[in-house]
Amino acid sequence: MLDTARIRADFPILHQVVNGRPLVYLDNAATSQKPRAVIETLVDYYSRYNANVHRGVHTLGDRATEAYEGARAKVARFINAPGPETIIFVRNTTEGLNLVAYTWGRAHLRPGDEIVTTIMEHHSNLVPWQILAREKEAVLRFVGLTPTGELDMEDFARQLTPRTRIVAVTMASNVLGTITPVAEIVRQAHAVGAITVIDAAQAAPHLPIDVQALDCDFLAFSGHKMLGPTGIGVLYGRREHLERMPPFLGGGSMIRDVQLTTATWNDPPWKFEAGTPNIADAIGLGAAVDYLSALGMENVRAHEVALTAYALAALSQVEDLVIYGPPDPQRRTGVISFNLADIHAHDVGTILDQEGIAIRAGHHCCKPLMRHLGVAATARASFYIYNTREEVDRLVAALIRAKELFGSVVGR
Ligand code: C6P
Repeated sequence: MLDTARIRADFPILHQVVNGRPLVYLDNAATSQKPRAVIETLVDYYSRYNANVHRGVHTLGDRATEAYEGARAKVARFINAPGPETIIFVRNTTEGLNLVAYTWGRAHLRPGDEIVTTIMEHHSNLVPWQILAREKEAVLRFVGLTPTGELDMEDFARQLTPRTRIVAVTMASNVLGTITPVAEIVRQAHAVGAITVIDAAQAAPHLPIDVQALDCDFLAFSGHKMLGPTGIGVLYGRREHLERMPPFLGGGSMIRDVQLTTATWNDPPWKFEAGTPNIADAIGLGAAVDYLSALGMENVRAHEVALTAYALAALSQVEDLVIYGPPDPQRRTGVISFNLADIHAHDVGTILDQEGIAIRAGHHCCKPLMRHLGVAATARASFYIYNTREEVDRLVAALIRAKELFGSVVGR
């Protein structure tokens, strides 16, 4: 298990008073806070060896290149990728998923081909496929959910056909916390000849990931949700796809040779990293991966399961609180969406903020899922390695007060 007191000491931002109360940061699914080790890595890069990479005739350039490529190797080990060449640095999950749609998708899809996804996807794992389907006259098919908010695997089997070319699924929902059975999804997708694209934005920060065991074709995640800086993300791709796929953006670094009217491509991963990359933040992500690896992802997961179990039990004591997603903490991440009586989720968020508690409220970029749940918005508390039971208690107490406050306003 994690030593939260020691971990909290590494996060300068957590030690502050917001609106007169000690900050309780429960908006980790939106973005996590950053440990001193990551912040100092960025300062160190800019203070000691800021230089462009892969251009190398000087010492600073060599140091920057070594650190940038070193970060790639760390990320590869973190998800047990077969090698660093399968790790493409992108801006975020959104860019990683779009990269697959614009390259593999455009090169392979034919009219009438099918893309299978689910009704709980973040817009990042939905809109790129909508754009691709429109362009290629492909068909989108959607897997539904069980009553407890898990992926309906019987429906999944029904949606797969010999025309399925792409299966694009989240590994963990940012609204329901649902963890999907990715290895089984991949197995069934491959059996019909489809490739698999896994949105791991809410999984990579919280669960151990082994892309070779999952056997997925592509997997994307964002650095900023896993202690790293904003502006850096990762797309893992199976080597044979990366070798055959056309490039995404054209420009410097991604070429082998250029003539006036033609060009040939660099090897993966650089083929997909046109222009000066986000050097500092990639190195910062490397530091974040070091931090998480030192904690151990099994321990990160165990902490979150325990805290989520505690929170689900405590929240169930709040009258008129509706909680969405699987009730079993083993089958979900530490993302808890809820609505309190008929109080708008934004009002809940504002009241909690007045007590120094940061949560998120809204549609969470999952409008189709909101429609499925029959709500316009939810409030959402999401945990990470530094959150404690005391913070959950503060959340619960603040929700009870919010209910009383609104009850008395409505009653007046
Ligand atoms: N979800 C949330 O508060 P980016 O913005 O590219 O780093 O990540 C996009 C994304 C993709 N998939 C899932 C499952 C996600 O949760 C997110 C980001 C944030 O829920 C911001 S909307």
